[in-house]
Order: sequence, then structure tokens, then C-alpha cells
Amino acid sequence: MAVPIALLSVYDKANLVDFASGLHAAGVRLLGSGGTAKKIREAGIPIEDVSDITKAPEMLGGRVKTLHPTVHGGILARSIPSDEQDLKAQSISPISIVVCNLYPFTSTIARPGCTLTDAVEEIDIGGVTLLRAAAKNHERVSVLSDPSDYTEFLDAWNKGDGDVGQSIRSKLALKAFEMTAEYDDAISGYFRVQYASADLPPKKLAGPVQRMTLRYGANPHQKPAQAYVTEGELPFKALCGSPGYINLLDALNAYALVKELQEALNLPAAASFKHVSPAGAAVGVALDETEKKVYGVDDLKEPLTPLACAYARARGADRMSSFGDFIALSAPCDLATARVISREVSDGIIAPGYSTEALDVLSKKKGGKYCVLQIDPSYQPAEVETRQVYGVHMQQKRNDAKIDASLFQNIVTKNKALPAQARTDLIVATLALKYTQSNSVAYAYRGAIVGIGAGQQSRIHCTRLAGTKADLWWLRHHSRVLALPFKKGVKRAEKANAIDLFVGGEVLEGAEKAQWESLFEEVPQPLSAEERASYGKQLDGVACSSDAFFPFPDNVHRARRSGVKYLAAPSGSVMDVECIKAADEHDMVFAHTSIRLFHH
Ligand code: 93A
Repeated sequence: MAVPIALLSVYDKANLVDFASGLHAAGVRLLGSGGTAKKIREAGIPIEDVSDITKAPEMLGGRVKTLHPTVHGGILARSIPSDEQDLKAQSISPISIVVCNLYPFTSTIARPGCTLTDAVEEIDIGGVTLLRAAAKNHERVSVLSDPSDYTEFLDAWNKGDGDVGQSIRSKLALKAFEMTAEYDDAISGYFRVQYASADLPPKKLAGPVQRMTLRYGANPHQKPAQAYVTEGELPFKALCGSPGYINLLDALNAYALVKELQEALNLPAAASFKHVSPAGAAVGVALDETEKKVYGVDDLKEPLTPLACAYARARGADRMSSFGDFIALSAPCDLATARVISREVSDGIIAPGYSTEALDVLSKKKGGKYCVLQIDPSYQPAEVETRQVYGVHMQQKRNDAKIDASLFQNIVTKNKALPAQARTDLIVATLALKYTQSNSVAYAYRGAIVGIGAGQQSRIHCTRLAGTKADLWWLRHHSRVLALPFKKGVKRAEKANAIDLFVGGEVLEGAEKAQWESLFEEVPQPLSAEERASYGKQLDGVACSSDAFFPFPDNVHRARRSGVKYLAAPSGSVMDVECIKAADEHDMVFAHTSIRLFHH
């Protein structure tokens, strides 16, 4: 049998001499690149230089050491007659073991003052080629890319009399592939920063870029932070301002939601996001005069377009939560919508386009720092999404479930009458849940979310939270609320806060009470329990959707108390029958959907 050959070419020379000595003792012929061979030879272990077999000296200051057909022919040849024939014709000996680790690219670029030239010189070419070639041919070749594997490998080699077995070769190959992939990631990541960055702050009307530096991550101490794609360009560009990390989480989730709302209902849609959940979302159903007042757009000079109605509804569901929102629009932003937005405290907007007048209005917000993103409406996200948590990569197929009317066909209650408006509202509620942190329950009415309970660990807490929000939203329609005698000059956000305290029935004391009272020409009397109860009863026909099954009928009863008539939730609870019974008790219409919609 021919003497097995090992090729050694390592930057990290830890454990090298012991390993080379062990291989030599096992009868393996050693070949090494310059520095590796020198170190082994100096330890008194016989080794030949790679250049002796290639008959080509290392050149270009070490840039070409092992890149040669004699080396790669020896590694890549299979144990098949035609390959053996080729080797024989070129007088090449097969190589059985490749020992290689790479130039330290990552630690080099982390060094302060590292220049582009320094970084370029640390890009290992020959080593990566050795690792990939040996890993590709792992049916015959063993590839050692990690010094901590030397001892175990040598033991297996000696035990197997020169054959470590396929499973060891396979594991070593996987390790080498992971190593070269990680190495390539580090290189492309470095050059992405160098060559593919958005100008910071982005130039007005800057074109699409592959990478955007973000001010910081979720918190100011989480720096650096960036957004990037590995292929092509980011699907959005910044027309004004620059997004932060949470802005982008909001923007991308919110845009996905409004795009799907528009596709499902053929109406322009808007969403108002905060902390990666919608505070409101709606389609462009026209507002009546009361609604205009409730949503604070009755005094707008610009006639409301359907898109402006959608945003007014989205923003108006929960004005407290929407304060400082990130907005998404499904259609190009028009002047009327921009005017509605311009009066609100908001962090930014994403839309597939902007009219010149709309952009003019928006780019004056926040002293010119308002974040205006334009997204490519034809963008299709990858089918598989990957994230990393605590250093662990997790992958899943994107949630591409289509939410449309067909989802609500399986009506399990006695009452099966689901009018068109209720079906629309169920679609709005259910689609909102698809992009809301779980657990979540949403109530919708007239094409808009009117209460959403997000991110609660208990379902009944979601149902209660959403119900309480819907109750407050409804009380804001009360004639006494609409007629609250605010003094002139009270700001919109102050009014929203004061109304929230009024409808919430909060009992104020001391300075807080005095401050609240100071906003009014005349201090309003609180809403009595009877006023609340009788007005609450007038709300009916609300739709409610849940992102997973209702575990207990208490959810159904609670939803009913906030005017819910139409329910949708997946089946699968041991209490399904009890939940249906509860819905029947209230003559509700309950559709069992076939899909769970958790979102994190
Ligand atoms: O510059 S290289 O990409 N060109 C090569 O042909 C080559 N072959 C091996 N670097 C190359 N290597 C790398 O040299 C190995 O990956 C290893 O990190 C290092 C070992 O060099 P030396 O044996 O001279 O210490």
C-alpha cells in the first residue's frame, strides 16, 4: 500500500509539532507550506516542502503557496480508475490528510487602525481552497481545520490502521465547510461596511443601498447596528431622516401588514406601529362626522382621501399608544394623508411612494429629521427567515399564510349570519394579529382595529386588554366627550391624554388633578357608572379575532361585553365545545379558522 500523505499548512501552529510527530510515527509522509514545514523540521521531524513536489516556489510574498494542480489534483482525486489514471499521467501522489487553518481575518480587522490593505492581505485564498477541496472529497480525504481535533484524529487513525472511518471524515468536512462559510461571511461583512453603506445621514433622495448604518440597536449602548441584505439592495430607501433599529422592525412589519390588507380587501390600508405591534390598523372606509371628531380630523381643510381615512382610523384607535408611532401605508402617500400625519407626533413612515406635495409636508416634520422610507412594492422577501438569539441561529419558513374571506367559512355557532362588513372586520383583525407580538387578540369595527391586546402570556389578559381599549375607544364617541370644553391652545397630545383619563374614569388627586382641570374652560363632571353602562350597551357588531384558540369560554363572555358579535379563532382547545356554547348563549357568530398566527 502507498504511503499516506498529509499536507500541513496552518496559521495557528498550536499542537502542531505533537500532531506532526504522531503522524510521522504512524508512517504518514508529511508535506508543509513554508512556515509550517519550517516549524516541524526544526522540531526534528522529517517533512518536505510543498514547493518540492510542485516544483514551483512560493511567490508573490506568500500569496501563492499551495495553489497548484499537484496539490489540488492530489486532494481532489477520487478512488476511481479515471482519476487514478489522471494522477499517474501527471505523476501526482494522492493526499489523504489536509491540516489547515486560516489567516486571522476577523481579529485583524478588529485591530484599531487596521487599514484596507491590512485587511486585504489577511484574506486567505490557498487555505480556503485546501479546506474546501479536502472537504469536498471527504469520501477519501480527512480535513483537520481545528487544532483541538488533532489528538482524537490521531487515535482514530492509529486504531483504524490508517482509516479513521467515514463518519469522522464527514464530521471533519462539515466543520471545514462551516469554517470557510464563516470566514467568507466575515470578509463580505467587512467589505459591506466599506463599500455598500448608506451615507449617514442618508442624502435626500438617495438611491437604494445594500446596507444602512443604524444609530444604534434596541438601546443606545447596542452599537454598532446595521441593516443589510446579502444580495442586491435593501428594498427601501430613506428619502428623509434615518431609521433606528426599532423603527425598522416596526416599518417592515407594518408594511407587510398594510400590503396584505390592501391585497385582501382591495382598499388602501394604514397601520400605526409601536414596539413592533400595531397600535392601530385600518382600511380606507370613509369617516362619518362623529368619527371625524373622534379621530381629530374634523377641522382638516384638505378633503379626506380613502388613504387619509385609513390612517385617521389607524391612529385613532388608541391615540395614547400611537404617540410617536411608525406609520405604514399600502399606497403612495397623498397630500391629505400627509396633512393628517403632519399634526401628529410620529417617528417615521414607510410607503411605496409619496406625491411631491406629501413629501414636502413630511420632510418638514421634526425639523427635517422625520424618517421617510420608500419601499419597493414589488419586493418579495425570501421564503426562509433567519435570526440569531443568544448566539444561536434559528430558521423558519416565513409566515406566508394568506388571510382572506375563505378563512371564516367554518362557522360553528347556531347563528351563521356573517355580513360583508363583519367579514371585512374579521380580515382586518386577523391580519393585524399576523403582525402583532403574541399572544394577541384584536377587536375591529368598520374596517379598523379598535382594541388590541398584544404580547400577553395569558389569552384572557389579551382579550381583556383589547376589550378595555375598545371600551375606551367607544366612550370617546360619547357626546359628552366630543363636547369637552378644552381651552384654546391645548395641544393635540395633551387633549388625547386628558380624554384618555376622562374616559378611563381615573380618579386624580393633587397637582395631577389641578393640571388636568386647568385644560378646560369649565371642569367636566365625570361620566357616571350609568352613563358608561348605557353607552357601552350601544356598541354592537364588533369583530374579534384571536391568534390561537380560546382555552376557556371566559374570553367569549368578555368579548361580548365590548360589543363583539363576530368571533374568529382556531379550534383545538379541549374547551372548544364550551366556547361555542358561550357564543351561542349570546347569539354570536363564531368562525373556527384553521390557522394559528403566533408572531415573535
Ligand atoms: O496567501 S495564501 O492564500 N496563498 C496560498 O497559496 C496559501 N496556501 C496556504 N495563503 C495560503 N495558505 C495559508 O498559509 C494557510 O491557510 C495557512 O493559514 C498559512 C500557513 O502558512 P505557513 O505555512 O507559511 O506558515
